[in-house]
Amino acid sequence: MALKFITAEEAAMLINDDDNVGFSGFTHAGCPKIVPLELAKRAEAEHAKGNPFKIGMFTGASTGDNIDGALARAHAIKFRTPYQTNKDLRNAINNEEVKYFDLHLSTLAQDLRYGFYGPVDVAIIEASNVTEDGEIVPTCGVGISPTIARLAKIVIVELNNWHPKELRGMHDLLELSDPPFRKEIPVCFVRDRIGKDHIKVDPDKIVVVETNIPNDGGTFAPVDKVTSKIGRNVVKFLVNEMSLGHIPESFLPIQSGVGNIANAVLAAMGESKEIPDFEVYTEVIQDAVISLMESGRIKFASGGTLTVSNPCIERIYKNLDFFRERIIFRTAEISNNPEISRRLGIIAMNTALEADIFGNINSTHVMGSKIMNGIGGSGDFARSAYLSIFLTPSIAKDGKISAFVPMVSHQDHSEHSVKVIISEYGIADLRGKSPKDRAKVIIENCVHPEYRPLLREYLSNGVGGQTPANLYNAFAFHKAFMETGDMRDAKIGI
Ligand code: 0RQ
Repeated sequence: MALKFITAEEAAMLINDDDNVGFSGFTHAGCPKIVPLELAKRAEAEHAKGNPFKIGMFTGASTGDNIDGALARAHAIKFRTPYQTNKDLRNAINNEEVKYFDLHLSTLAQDLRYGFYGPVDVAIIEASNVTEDGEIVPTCGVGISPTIARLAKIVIVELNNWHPKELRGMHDLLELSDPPFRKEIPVCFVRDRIGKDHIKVDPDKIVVVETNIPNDGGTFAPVDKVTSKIGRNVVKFLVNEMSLGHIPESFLPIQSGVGNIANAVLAAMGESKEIPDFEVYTEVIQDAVISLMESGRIKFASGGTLTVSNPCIERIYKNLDFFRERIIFRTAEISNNPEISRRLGIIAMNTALEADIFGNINSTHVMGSKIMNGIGGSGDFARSAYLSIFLTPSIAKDGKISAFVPMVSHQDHSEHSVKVIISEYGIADLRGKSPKDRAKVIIENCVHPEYRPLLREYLSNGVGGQTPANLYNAFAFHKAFMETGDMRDAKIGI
């Protein structure tokens, strides 16, 4: 049966007010680009007529501005999960216009199958190829695509000819069975393949919109003095762990978060003479991974997405035969799966927004109430990793904010999942230490010198007990920031 080609405007008309829509991709990579824009226009037109028009949104992770930005600006979002980074959407969430629930990224596909969040009415999937018998080949980001494509009544495929059809073969796609029928996931090595190279759905429910639109691939802030010091500290820590025999000589797979800190860490690892060539089992494959692959330092990368700049992706597409042998794209439920992470012995490195002196991590909320992005994959990996490392610059906003506080204002990762914290000042190895000893090593090794006296004072004012927190002034830093705009004004000894 021939595929049904329609326009983006026609595709947007297939989506109704109150529908739940699933979007392909993970970060901007792999996301549909034109139908969501038409959907935003449609919502605005309906609103102008006085009609309601809002959709529920399921995505792999963050998306491009054409999705989160356009739909937020059109006031077209009923709810949103599991992760976002778009400024307009973030504002709409924090203004309480959009209901947002934050999830571990590995769990959304199964939660949708379990039916926790209602139906998936429509799936919009960016594809590099689609066949008449319903085989869909994603582009360079997968997310929850196989699940939403199967569950949805309508699958709108954005066939984006900007991506080469030869991407077929680079994906490893499989949906897990649900309990009580789930079995072990047989990924025992980073490069193991366990699924298909395409998503198969009933072709009757597919409509195709043809496009030719480049990725939304911006670059992260360049590596600077602080982030490169963090990178060097990570290398120092890992090399010492190797010398102690904690990390095997063949090394262990790396998961690194997204952004300039991750780029700095990978660059420092690449430059290290002591760290052997290594593999990556992660969610986001970013520019630094590609450069290190070209230089031979990274042997293989399994990830959910290619979140790279456009010049970088063009390099990859020109040399696809080289990268085909070295990259696998997986769904978020496999790239971030705790079972696999625990089995492979992943070294997980994620960025904290703030940490407390006892080792608890806030990855998501500013001053306890305003969402930044979401937990993303950090929790999927932190809890299940062989070694879970959190990285952060010691201060933010020119020193007005200390990343290290007496008590985190929101908790995403508890002390139990955090083995090591690293800032530009040094390394706090928290393993085998009591809360009080953890506090000492964090204060002396990681905290910015300007904040050390305040935190020492806080610790010495503790009320004793297993964790010497002092609830009378646990939020003294945050209180000072809200009152004077500077945490250095915190009053501790009261
Ligand atoms: O503000 O944007 O105004 O300059 O927060 O901070 O230092 O640029 O770091 O971009 O890597 O973001 C935790 C948010 C860090 C991110 C977080 C301000 C700071 C700056 C950004 P500006 P940086 P990053 C893989 C794993 C959770 C998900 C995760 C994140 C802005 O890494 O979302 O780990 N992580 N996923 O000035 C107030 C503080 C602050 C602060 C920094 N304590 N209070 N503002 N800032 N510390 C990815 C996926 O899962 C897809």
